[in-house]
Amino acid sequence: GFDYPNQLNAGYELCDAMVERGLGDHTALIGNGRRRTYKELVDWTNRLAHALVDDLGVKPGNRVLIRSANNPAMVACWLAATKAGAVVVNTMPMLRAAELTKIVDKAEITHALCDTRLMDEMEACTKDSTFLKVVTGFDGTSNHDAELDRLALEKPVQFTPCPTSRDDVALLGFTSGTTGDPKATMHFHRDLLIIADGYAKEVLGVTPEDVFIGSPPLAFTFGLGGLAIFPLRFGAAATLLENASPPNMIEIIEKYKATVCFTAPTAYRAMLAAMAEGADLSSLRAAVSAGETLPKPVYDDWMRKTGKPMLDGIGATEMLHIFISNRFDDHRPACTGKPVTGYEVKVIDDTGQELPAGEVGRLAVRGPTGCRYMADDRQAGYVLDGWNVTGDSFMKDQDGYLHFAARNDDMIISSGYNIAGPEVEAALLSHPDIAECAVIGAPDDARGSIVQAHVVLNAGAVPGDPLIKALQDHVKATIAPFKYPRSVVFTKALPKTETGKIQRFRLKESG
Ligand code: 3SK
Repeated sequence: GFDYPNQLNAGYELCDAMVERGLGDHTALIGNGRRRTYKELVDWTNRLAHALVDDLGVKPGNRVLIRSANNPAMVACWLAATKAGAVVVNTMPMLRAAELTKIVDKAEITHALCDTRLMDEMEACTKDSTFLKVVTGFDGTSNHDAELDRLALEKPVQFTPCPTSRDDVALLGFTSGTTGDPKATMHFHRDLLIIADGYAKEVLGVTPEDVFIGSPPLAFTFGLGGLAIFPLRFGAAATLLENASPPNMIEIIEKYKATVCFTAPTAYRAMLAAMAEGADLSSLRAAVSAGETLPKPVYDDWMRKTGKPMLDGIGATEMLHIFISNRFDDHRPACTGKPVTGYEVKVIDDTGQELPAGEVGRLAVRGPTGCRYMADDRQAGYVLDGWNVTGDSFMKDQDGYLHFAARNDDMIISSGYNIAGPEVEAALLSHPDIAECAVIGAPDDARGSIVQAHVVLNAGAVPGDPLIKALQDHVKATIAPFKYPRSVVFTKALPKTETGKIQRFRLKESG
């Protein structure tokens, strides 16, 4: 098991502890064109923690939302709020006011820290909120030119971290599920360390010499682990990229000699396509792929071009991070590998009975980092005797290796982003020309799936390219732009059951 003292503050353990280990002069963060050492990170986060507590009135247990793209300032705000004993909710920069409001209400957010470049949608949330009263801007470009930075600059560099216990909640991870109705899962201070002391140590063998890079948002626990917690737990360097396009990632890997990359298969595929003759990725010793299933051709191509394996894994926001993974000395294509130490997995049928090897069923997982939904009804429905029943179907073979089969729900996974079809439908339905619609995931070579909307128009509306563009713009303006339907199909009627339920599977079949 994982043994931590009763009093434990993950914010402290992920930076101050490195200075105590003699790694104060090691690079902790790379981003915005500069490097910061662990010593600098400690001073920065301590000043910020003072500002949060002394000026903004953050109390232990307060829920603090952070809104930012991946940059060093976001990491510093998250660590500072954790040191102050707050419960952090990291959010993606693309979220719009309506989506932020749902999170603010569900998590009872009292304070928000927002990159000043993303302030508009954040401020729109405070108007009617019963909880959120304090929104403070920080400078995501690291020029320390915003309110929070100015408050912090006046503060001492010593801060006594809040004496949280290992079982105090440190982080709420939101998972959007199939309905677009976000659900919060709770993670303790100890969980933040377990994913590093388990997966990152066992599977990746992280050392202070490692340099991490990748694209998933820090707001997605895949990104928070892979791009912040794992490097910071072992005195390694975290490279934070606001623009993690595949060509940019290749350039930055070459520039900083990155050793570990975290991203989704679609990004690896694009990196392979963008890799110019002579591109030098020889520094990379680990390419971790998760977030969607890894196609064999991507695994094979990567191996051929870099000479190194790609480590496929599966995780969940509910469990905080990866719980099944391939290993450097044991990896195979089209296979997700074996459970990470500390986790048990089983493949079950609809009644919850474990299925024999070779049969496909629902994947259930149990382990030290979850699953704890904030809503009791959700916990009762999806967590049975400590086992979290995931939305994926898997097969366990005779040798204990797990193989992905399918997703059980209507979730669309496009370029590694989870998009709930019903949420896009709701956005489309708010357009005056739409009478009815159904949104599905359509197969796409580059993105895995794309959002495809089947729409029935109101009388008088004219189908055609100008309307498609107008509908796409409307969705982009209503919810996070990446959720917009890349494909729009006009139809006279949607397939329905006798009771009027739309049969999305028939649209998928006919696609
Ligand atoms: O596999 C995933 O989708 C995942 C989700 C949350 C955290 C980590 C991972 C890999």
